[in-house]
Amino acid sequence: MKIDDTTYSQFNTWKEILSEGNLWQSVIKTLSDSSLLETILQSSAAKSEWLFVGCGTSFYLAEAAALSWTLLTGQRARAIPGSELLLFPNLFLPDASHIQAVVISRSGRTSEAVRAANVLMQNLRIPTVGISCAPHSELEKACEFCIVLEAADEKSTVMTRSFTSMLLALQVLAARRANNRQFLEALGAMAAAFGPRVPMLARQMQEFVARHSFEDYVFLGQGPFHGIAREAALKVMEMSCSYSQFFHALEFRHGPKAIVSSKTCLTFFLSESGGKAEAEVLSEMKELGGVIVAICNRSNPQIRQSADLVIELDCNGEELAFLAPYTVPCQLLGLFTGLRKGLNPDQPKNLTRVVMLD
Ligand code: F1P
Repeated sequence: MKIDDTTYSQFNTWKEILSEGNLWQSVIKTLSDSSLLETILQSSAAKSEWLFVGCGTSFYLAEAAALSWTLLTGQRARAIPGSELLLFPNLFLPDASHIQAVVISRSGRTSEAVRAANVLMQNLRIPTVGISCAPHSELEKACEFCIVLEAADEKSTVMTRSFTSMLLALQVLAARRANNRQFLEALGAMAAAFGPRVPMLARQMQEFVARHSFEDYVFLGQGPFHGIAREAALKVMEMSCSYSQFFHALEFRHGPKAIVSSKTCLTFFLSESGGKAEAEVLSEMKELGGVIVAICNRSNPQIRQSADLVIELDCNGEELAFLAPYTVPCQLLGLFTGLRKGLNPDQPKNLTRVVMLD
């Protein structure tokens, strides 16, 4: 079936995924010169370590943002789920004076995220910046500053453009901290090139899903791509109620590969730093009988020979600029797999849009 923007227009999730490339251009342009980001950078200038906090998709966003932060600024950064801070605050007590925190929450209402922001600000005295897609939220009230990307919010339960847009916003913040204008330009060029390609990407993924029936899904990524692998697994779980796992690509050899069969879909998020080693694992899993999706910037004969589906970004610039676009094929994988199973991606089973605790 020919796919165009209207094919699945009854689903908010489809429209939200389709809007990502153009939305990214606006986010990157607006924040590259934002005075709020300048204020945040000035207020955090003396901080030498950054702590990114989130829940669910926003925790995996925190992971990708933390590794982006270190690779762009050279500063230490780590990511934790909001619940860790609430249940094990002593992990963060020793000398917190050098730490700057960022709490990520699309809704700005998730209880664990808002409570974590209050613990950071009130108990641990760690200055905390919020990033959300909802204005005037509880998170905004709890934080010193809050970056709000209203246009990136979704009607859907499942996070798609909010994930990629908030990740790009935090990459812009990191690039500005590092005075790396070249990376900012690479992000802008990526967004401009990627937007028009989403319908073709959707066609590729829909045809792939129509050709296969899988029992389980594995997502494999190293370095900053590991957070993307975790988010991809969650997308497929949420939208299609399928069993999904994630690993560092080379870790998959150390036992988990026991599950590989012709009913296993293995998606590799191929980095440029570790691409050679990662592609070796890809070829080995093909030999074990798995069905392989290779998401890469530029493929090579080894990848094309082993992969059942190759998705090439063909972008210039640093590989950190690939994190957001690498996410979109798996948002589409989850959408089309769910549709194929007769599910409604706008109403994912068992899920609520926000997890509120008593
Ligand atoms: C976080 C979250 C989502 C999940 C579902 C419930 O929301 O856990 O990751 O997909 O929507 O909420 P938020 O804190 O980013 O609003």
